Amino acid sequence: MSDLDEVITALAHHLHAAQHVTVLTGAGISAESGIPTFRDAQTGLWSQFDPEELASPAGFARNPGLVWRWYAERRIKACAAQPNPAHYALVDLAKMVPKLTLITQNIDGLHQRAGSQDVIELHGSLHRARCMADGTVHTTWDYDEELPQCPDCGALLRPDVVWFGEYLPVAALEAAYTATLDCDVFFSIGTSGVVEPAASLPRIALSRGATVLILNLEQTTAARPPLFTIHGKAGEVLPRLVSTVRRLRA
Ligand code: BV8
Repeated sequence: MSDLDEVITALAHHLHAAQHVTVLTGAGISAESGIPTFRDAQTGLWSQFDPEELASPAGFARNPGLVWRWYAERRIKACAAQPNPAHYALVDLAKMVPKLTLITQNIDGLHQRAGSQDVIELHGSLHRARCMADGTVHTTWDYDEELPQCPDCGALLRPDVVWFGEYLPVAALEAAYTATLDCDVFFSIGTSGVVEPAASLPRIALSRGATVLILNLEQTTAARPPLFTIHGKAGEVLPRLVSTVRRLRA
């Protein structure tokens, strides 16, 4: 049995016994849907910009048209993308355990399109815009407008995402902490673990005695329970894990 088989089997038993599974995802879970990860080298026009510069209040204040063009392109790419087997594996897993809480750093909406419910969006969504004057949130706006305006008051709209240096939505962050503190299994999938406060969630889960899986392209396969790491593609590993849990339940 390979290391990976052993880790998957061990994890499947933990999932089979789990009362509450909490999952944190990052850009890596959408990579196999063709959406570049947040730190993939920016391509084309965007290769000359630092994403952390564009995704900031200062960047938007400096050049709102440029930032809106970046988000418009990412929104179009997200709409054209399809959820991949990793997104669907989490939908299946949610049906196999008493409770699953899904927390995402992603703004592409692919978890919801795959069928996941009650997704906690820590960093907002490409599919919403917010009025700069009164904070009202809109799910449609004039997509052809370089500087979209609020349909209610005409003020400038901004993407309804959390930029660097901005506070996360309080309700979302509180729900994420509650689910992290309560769970007995915590998955961190496809995130470089760089951006705070999301990056602290796996450590908090581990400190509370949860079994933790870090699934990423950059880690190596190792099992030092209760921390498991798998080096692999989410779209390949998660479906294998879920089918192993399904066999245990049969
Ligand atoms: C805040 C929306 C309070 C916009 C994003 C300590 C405490 C608190 C704050 C800080 C702190 N230290 C520093 C800070 C400030 C900052 C921060 O964390 N900076 C970092 C860069 C050090 N944090 C903040 O500003 C946050 N606000 O804390 O408020 C505050 C306020 C003022 C002053 C101080 C504190 C707000 C952060 C939110 C920023 N917005 N997104 C947008 O998307 O345009 S974050 C952005 O990065 C994306 O959401 C992305 O999801 C997120 C994290 O990146 P990842 O998802 O991990 O993506 P990445 O590309 O990095 O990695 C992908 C991984 O997938 C890779 O490891 C790759 O190997 C792997 N992978 C690839 N393919 C696959 C795969 N894995 C599996 N399968 C595959 N097929």
